[in-house]
Formats: sequence, C-alpha cells, structure tokens
Amino acid sequence: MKSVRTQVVIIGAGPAGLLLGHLLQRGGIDTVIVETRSLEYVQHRVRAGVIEYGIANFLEDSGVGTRMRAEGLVHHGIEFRLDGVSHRIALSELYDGRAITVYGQQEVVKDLIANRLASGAPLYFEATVTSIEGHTTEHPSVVVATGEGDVEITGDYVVGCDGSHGVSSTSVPAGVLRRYERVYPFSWLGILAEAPPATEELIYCRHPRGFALYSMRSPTLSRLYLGVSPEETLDQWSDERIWEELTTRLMTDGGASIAQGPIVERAITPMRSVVVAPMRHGRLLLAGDAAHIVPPTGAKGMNLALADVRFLAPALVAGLRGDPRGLDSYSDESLRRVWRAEEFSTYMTQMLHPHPSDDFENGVQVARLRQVVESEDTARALARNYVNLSSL
Ligand code: RFL
Ligand code: PHB
Repeated sequence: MKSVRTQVVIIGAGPAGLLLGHLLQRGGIDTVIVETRSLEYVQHRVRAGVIEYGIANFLEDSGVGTRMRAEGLVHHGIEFRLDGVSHRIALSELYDGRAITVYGQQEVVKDLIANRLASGAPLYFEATVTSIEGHTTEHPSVVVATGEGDVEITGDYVVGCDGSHGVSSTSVPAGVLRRYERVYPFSWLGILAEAPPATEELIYCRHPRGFALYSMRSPTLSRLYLGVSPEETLDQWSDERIWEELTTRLMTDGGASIAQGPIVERAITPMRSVVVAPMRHGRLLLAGDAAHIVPPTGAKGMNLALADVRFLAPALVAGLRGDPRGLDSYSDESLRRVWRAEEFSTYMTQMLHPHPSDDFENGVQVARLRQVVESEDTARALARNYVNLSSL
C-alpha cells in the first residue's frame, strides 16, 4: 500500500475541514485533506445560510472572507410571524449594531477550496477514509480508498471533520465516547427557488399548520423551509403543494404573499440534536458535525463547526511545537459552546414548531414566542444568541 506522511490529516472537506486546513497552513503546518465526495458535489451541496457576526469577522481576518463581504447580504433584523402577524426583532439595535451575514455554505466552501487549490496544498476528492488506527500512539494513521487503490496517511494528529455520517467518532473504541441524542417529531423540507425574495429579512413563522422559514441566497434566489412530519417523503410534495403550503403558512393578515419560481433544489432533513463527548481521543480530534449536530432552527451548525476549528488550529500549532495545553482543554472548552448552542437551538425549535398532538406544549410555545416579541429583555437575549453565540 502506498504511504504518505504529513503533520495533520484532515478528514472531510466541509466548512470545518477546509477552514482548519487553511488556518494550519498559515501556521506553517503541513496538512492533507481527504474528501469522499467529488469537487462538484461538495461545491453545490446546499445547506446553511446564516453566518454570525464574530464568525464573519474571523473569516475576513483569516483572509478568506473577501467574496463573503462583497456578495453576502447583511441583515440587521429578523421577523417572527405568529398567527398571521409579523413582529420584527431589531437584532442590531438590540445588540450594539451587530448584524448577521446571509451567505450560502456552499459559497464559503467554494472560497475555501479556491484558496486551498491556489496554495497547492494537498486536497483529495473521491478519497474515502475507511479506517483510523493508532489513536493513542504518537503517529495515528488513516487508510484512504481512492480510484488508484488504498493509501495510508500517517500524521502527528488526525482531525475528524467528516460530518454526521463520518467514520471518525465511530472509529473510537466502545465506551470511550458518550453520545447524547434527541430526535424531534418533525423534519424540514427545504427548497431553493429562482424567485426574488419577497422580503428583505428572514421570516421565522409559527402557524397552526406548522413551521415555515423564509430565507434567501441572493436578489434572485429564495431559500424556503417547511416543517413536515418525519414520515413524509419528497414524492408526496409536488411543486404546487409546496407553494400552497408555504403561502398558507406565511400569509399575513394584510395579505402579503410570497414570490414563486422554479424549484432548483429540494430535500427533506430530519431534525435532531447530537453531542459526542469528549471531542478528543488521544491524537484523534473531532470538530464540527462529526462531534455535534443542532436542529437548524437556530442557524448554528456551520457557525459552530467554524468556531471549533478557530480554537483547534492554534492548539494544534502549539501542540506540534511541544505545548499540549490548548489541545488538553480543547474538548471541555468546545463543549461549553456546543451545549450553549444546543440549548439555543432547542429553544428556537420548541418555540416555532407546533406539536402535532400536545396542546399544553402548544400553549407554552405561543407564550414563549409572545414573550420574545413583547419583552425587550427577552428579545435582547435572543439577539445576542442569534447574532454571535459561537464567539461569546
Ligand atoms: P460537513 O459539511 O458535513 O462536511 C463533512 C465532510 O466530510 C466528508 N466525509 C468524508 N470524507 C472522507 N472520508 C470519509 N469517510 C468521510 N465521511 C464524510 C463529507 O462528504 C463532507 O464533505 O461538516 P462540517 O464541516 O462539520 O460542517 C457542518 C455544517 O455543514 C452543518 O452544521 C450546517 O450545514 C448546518 N446548517 C446550518 N448551519 C448554520 O450555521 N447556519 C444555518 O443557517 C444552517 N442551516 C444547516 C442549515 C443544515 C441543514 N441540513 C441540510 C442539515 C439548514 C439545513 C437544511
Ligand atoms: C438558510 O438560509 O438556509 C437558513 C436560515 C436560517 C436558519 C436555517 C437555515 O435557521
């Protein structure tokens, strides 16, 4: 088997793996990134859209935020829509002028890949890590299946940035990691449509028929979501049914409706929360969705993934120079942030998704949402978490 040596092996070319590769390269560390999917697939996978204030600044300060600053949409508020009535939460007024940036995850990924390819540092697509060995030795290694046979890559550290279906957390012997999990009784049906956004700001809507979210990617592309039951499949949702349901849920008393257009992407995603702890076993470290998943209602998943590697990169640089303190505290410090994001994402989810059968829960949800739109203190707490949780 062919073998390769590097300092840090990075599994996965999502936002976490790619940003980590960039930060380590700036720190003078050699890395190899391996990604199971093709370049084309990774660059077009439609997912997150909201970048927090501190994370956007960090991307810019790291030299990979130029296009985000030029093309990203800066939003100073969001709307909550309850029973046909809209309530604006003035994020920036409530939180020292700070704002979020709406910029697609696949654009972040494209920017990071362009940067990596221009640097000449190794990044292999259609290369799948099939096993990880030697976690607790000085030189852990991975076996990568490629079109030209298996390759063994040995490093001083291996970082699992391989998302929620990756191999890194499952490579750890049973009993070492604990997995905390919650499954919610709904999924999100998400679409991308060639339609101009009907409003300037995101709308989170709680309607008796279910949750809806109006978001966007550009002045010509809308991104919309519907809360649906976990049993539902895409073949039950014709274009007509999707638009009808979105229109019904998002309608205001004043009759405001939404612009429609060709649907260019659609998917149903189950909602769940997962935390894997600790986020380290010997010289294997976990980052991003490989270690934690949040329901998307709080818009935290990509931000948390980027925040993990923001702190992991300097810890690895120091570790490779003989100072292990950052690596020793990486898991505990990350998990504090992760649990905070889980709390906020659960709060947002349970405020906005009507329960199918539990009307006591529904009464509590409406009371919670009314408190956000009626109490400035509650709205301010929400604004801080929504705009900047991953850097707090
Ligand atoms: P990723 O992006 O899943 O990347 C992991 C990569 O690892 C590869 N891989 C492997 N490579 C080699 N060998 C193996 N054995 C491998 N196994 C897997 C995979 O192919 C993949 O390329 O993880 P990362 O980098 O941790 O990034 C996490 C984010 O992708 C995720 O948290 C967000 O998309 C979540 N999310 C949102 N986050 C936000 O911050 N703001 C949002 O507005 C937001 N909206 C969303 C979301 C996620 C959604 N879905 C579809 C889950 C909206 C939705 C609908
Ligand atoms: C998105 O634009 O895709 C988006 C926005 C807010 C969320 C989740 C997803 O909470």
